[in-house]
Order: sequence, then structure tokens, then C-alpha cells
Amino acid sequence: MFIDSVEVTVSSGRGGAGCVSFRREKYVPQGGPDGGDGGDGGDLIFTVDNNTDTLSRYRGHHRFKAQNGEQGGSHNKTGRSGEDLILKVPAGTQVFDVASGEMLLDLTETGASALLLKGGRGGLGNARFKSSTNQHPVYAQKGLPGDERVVRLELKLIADVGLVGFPNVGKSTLISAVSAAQPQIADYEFTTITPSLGVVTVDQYRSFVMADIPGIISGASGGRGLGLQFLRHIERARVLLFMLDTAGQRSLNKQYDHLKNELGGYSTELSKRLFAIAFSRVDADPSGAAERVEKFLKKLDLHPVSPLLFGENRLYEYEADDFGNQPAFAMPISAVTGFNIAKLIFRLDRLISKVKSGENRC
Ligand SMILES: Nc1nc2c(ncn2[C@@H]2O[C@H](COP(=O)(O)OP(=O)(O)OP(=O)(O)O)[C@@H](O)[C@H]2O)c(=O)[nH]1
Ligand SMILES: [Mg+2]
Repeated sequence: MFIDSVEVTVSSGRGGAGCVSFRREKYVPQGGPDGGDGGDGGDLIFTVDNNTDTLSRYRGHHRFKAQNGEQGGSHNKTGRSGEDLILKVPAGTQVFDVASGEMLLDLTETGASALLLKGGRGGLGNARFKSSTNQHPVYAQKGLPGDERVVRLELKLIADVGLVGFPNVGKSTLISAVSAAQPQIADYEFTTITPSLGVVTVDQYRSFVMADIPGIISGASGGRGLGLQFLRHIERARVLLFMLDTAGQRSLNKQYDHLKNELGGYSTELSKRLFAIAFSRVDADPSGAAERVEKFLKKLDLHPVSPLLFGENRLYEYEADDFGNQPAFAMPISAVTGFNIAKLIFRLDRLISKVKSGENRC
């Protein structure tokens, strides 16, 4: 299981100070105290938000503070309360106190909301201290400070997209091009021996999780190579992206058939998972890639949409309207030059959203 984790400092707002003031009006010689109370500081609240899947929005920001309460005013005016700060996190997020390691919140349910830090109370104004023995109180309370804690947010992630492919086809290069993940990349097989995970940012509000696992070779489902033990990491991935290398020794068909077989050998469920295809490394031999892709699409009876130009080469791609056993789309990419990568992210995101909306309906 992969874990997304981020450390942040959170604080609630400080209470505003109470006010010391006396009425000053014409014809009222002895105006009494009229200092208002300070406003309460804002609370720091966590809430589970259905629209996020990762903690990526907290990366790069380290401090989150609710607003302070405002000072009280004369004429018994209470200061404005500080606004609560509501931090949205995906379901399954746990909040730990970094100093003690204690779990403070376990946010499992969609829509759940939990108060982590209460805002400081506003101080009382001097009007509150008027009594029969003290008609002119000249003091007011200070507001109480808010709370502050350093917390770690942790989320156990399920990959949205699992990359599957033979070794050395560019899986790790792709994940490092589209996310902050930094797996090792090298021109030999089985460079990747531990799975890694990257959060792919689609736009300001959307992101999805991609998993890179070691390459799968023929016979993996029977225990050869490293692939099998890692297939469990993508067992629950919503979508699989088959990476078929256009620049290597193996033909696209051979790669495709073997991957299908291995997945089927591992579990029928995984072999029925929604999938798409990326033809990788097209920049290495563009004309060879163009030929291979066209042949492959023909053989699978996938009717390509209009071709993309890569230099002078026409690279075909395919997108299904209704995918049963067929790939949802198949497209040429180059993670090194960035060719077609933005479109790949867009299409994967759309596919994942489709799967998710189906899940929500059940
Ligand atoms: N020309 C070109 N080379 C690429 C591209 N993507 C990856 N490579 C190269 O292909 C080799 C293998 O890339 P990796 O990303 O390590 O491949 P992998 O699929 O993760 O390999 P394993 O971890 O061994 O399964 C490296 O030398 C990369 O630089 C690409 O788009 N174009
Ligand atoms: Mg790799």
C-alpha cells in the first residue's frame, strides 16, 4: 500500500482583546463603561471532501491559520469573530500529532467534519466589569491565544492508473515526466525493483495517482521476474495503462498478448480491468514507430482517428466510444520529448472520472 504524507503547521485564531471605553455624550456627565468584547478566534476544522483524492494541495504550503478575532469597540460593540479555517482532505485521511505520534483524527466518511483546534476566546470588554462597587472599571481582558500544532496528514492511496509493461519500455520515465515521483531510470531491464507512486496534477483542482511497478515479463504470473509480487499493488487500480514499446526488440502485438496473458494468469478480475494503451518512445525511431502502430491497430481491428504528425511521420491513435474488451484509447507518446503527454493526462483523467462516476452509482 502506498502512503501519501505531508507535514503542516496548523493554528486556530487568537481571540480579540476586549475594549476599555466610557460613554462620552453631551448632557451625560458620568457615562459608564461601554467597551465591547473581543471576537473569538476562528476554529481549525478538517472536513472530508469528495472531490479530492490526494493531499497534493497541501504540498508546498506549510502553515494554515484560522483568522484572529477582532478587538471589541466602544459603544458595546463586540469585535468580529475570526473566520474558521476549513481544510478539505480526501476520505481516509488520518491526522497525527508530529511531536507525540498520537492519531488526532481519523477521517473516513465523506462529508464528515471534525474540529481540531478551537479558536481562542475573545476578551471581555470593560462594560462587563461594572459593578456596584466599581462603576468605572479601567481594564478589559486580552483575547486568549489560539492553539498551534504540527501535524502529519497521511492518506493510504489506491492508484487510479497502474502502468504495466515489459521492462525498459519507459514506465518510470513517464511517471517522472508527469509527477514529482523520481524513480530510477536506466537503459536496462528491471531498473525498477520497488513500486513508486506519483500524483499527476491535471489542473488546479484535479489530480490522480499513477503507480509505476517493475516490468512484467512472460511467465510473471507463474513467478518469473519481479512482476507478479507487484501486481497486487495495482490490483485495485481503477485503470491500467499498457505501455508498449515502439523502439525495442519485441513487436507491439507480442507485448500486448503477453501482458494480457500475464494479467489473466494473475487474476481474471485484473484482466477485465478497464485499460488503455500508450505506444512509448516514438521519438527513438519515428518512422519505425509509425509503421508498427499502424500495423498493430489494424491487427486488433481498432479504427484509428486522424493521424498526428511527428516530423514527417504519421502516427495514428485510436479512441473508443464504447470499450468492452478493447482499449479505451491507444496513443503514441514520448515521455522524453513530451509528445502527446498532455493529451494522455487529459484522457486518463476523463477515463478515471468515468469509472468513478460509475462507482458512485452503485
Ligand atoms: N528516446 C526515448 N527514450 C526513452 C523514452 N522513455 C524512456 N526512455 C529510455 O528508455 C530506457 C528505459 O526507461 P525506464 O523509464 O527506466 O523504463 P522502465 O519501463 O521503467 O524499465 P524497468 O524499470 O526496467 O521496467 C531509459 O534509458 C530511458 O531513458 C522516450 O520517450 N524516448
Ligand atoms: Mg522502471
